[in-house]
Amino acid sequence: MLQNDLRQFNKVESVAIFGSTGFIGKQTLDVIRRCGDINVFALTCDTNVDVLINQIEEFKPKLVCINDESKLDYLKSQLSKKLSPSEFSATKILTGLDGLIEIAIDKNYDTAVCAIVGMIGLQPTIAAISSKKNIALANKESLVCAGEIINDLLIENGVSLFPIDSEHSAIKQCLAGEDESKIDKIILTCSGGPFYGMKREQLREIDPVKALQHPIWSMGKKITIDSSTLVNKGLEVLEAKWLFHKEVDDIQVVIQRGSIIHSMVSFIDGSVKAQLSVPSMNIPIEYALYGIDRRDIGAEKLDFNSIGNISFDIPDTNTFKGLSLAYAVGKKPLLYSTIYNSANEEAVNLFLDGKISFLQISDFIEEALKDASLISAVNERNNTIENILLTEKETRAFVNNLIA
Ligand code: MN3
Repeated sequence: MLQNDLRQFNKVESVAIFGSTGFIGKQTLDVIRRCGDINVFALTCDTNVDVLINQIEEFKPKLVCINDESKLDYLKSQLSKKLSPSEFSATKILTGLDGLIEIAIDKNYDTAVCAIVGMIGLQPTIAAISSKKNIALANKESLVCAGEIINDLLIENGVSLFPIDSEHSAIKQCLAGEDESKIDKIILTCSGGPFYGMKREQLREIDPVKALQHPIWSMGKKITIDSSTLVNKGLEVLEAKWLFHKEVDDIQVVIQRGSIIHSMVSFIDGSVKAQLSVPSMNIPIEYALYGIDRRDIGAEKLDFNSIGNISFDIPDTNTFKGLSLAYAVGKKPLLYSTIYNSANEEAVNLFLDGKISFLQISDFIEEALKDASLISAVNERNNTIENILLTEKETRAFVNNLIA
């Protein structure tokens, strides 16, 4: 795919939002509410039933899915009170992964916003692409673990994928009208996270409360921890590799404290394009939905009189080794990315539960990537969704065994 695809921008008419009660899901509904010309066909959430009920009341989706089946009766009883009888009977309520898949393959909408956090978002994303939906993707884990499969499916089904990640949206914006074969380097910017400048010694005492305070972005717990370990940037390098068809050595990470420059592309003639804005996830969401048909979404404008200096730094990958591990993984067969991602997900859970220290998160990823039985298993497997899910399961078990 040489020419950067400018499908782009078949107008989005109707969306299903997977993970509508999370940070990105809520912001997506903010953008849709403000622009007022996209229909919300389906909403799904994990367990946050009260937020979901308010969203259903406002947007009147035809399909709804709650992953947590124990909340089903409560959801139904509340909706029967809040919706009119005809609205209530027009709302189909589903549960669990089967419900997510049923929504993914429904024919009555054109774009799936995939904002579920973690590996659990993979199967609905694959199902939606396979039934010819365009994808607005916030779930970076699906590209990291299944990028090669997803790219093939996108071509096979003639649909497009738009990233909802500020860096990748920035790159996409820099590439509008450009030829991907003329890229010299992709430059992913990184805020450095809350522990920028600290050394391993200083990171020993970090607890979940400290790690959950991100200097720029207010986001969900998992991505906030990932930002503090720089594993998030590692995942983004792998995400960029598949989105922009590059080798990881052509993707450079640069620290820009303050997150004003969201990423850059350098071309073979020496020209560099950057995308800047006040940090706000609403812009990547708007760009994923509308592309070059840009909308006024009420975003704060950059004031160049008050920015002052913009400076750059190189990431400290000895301290934050989650980032260097991602580069190593990016040169190996695809299933190694599943080990990296799943080990991280499991280690982050253990850290948030107070069971391991901050530094053990990246130590555990490293251990998993060195484990002889995981390595021999992935070396024998080909790239299929089944093998990704199997590798995920084995990696999670391996990580949990490390503290047993
Ligand atoms: Mn990002």
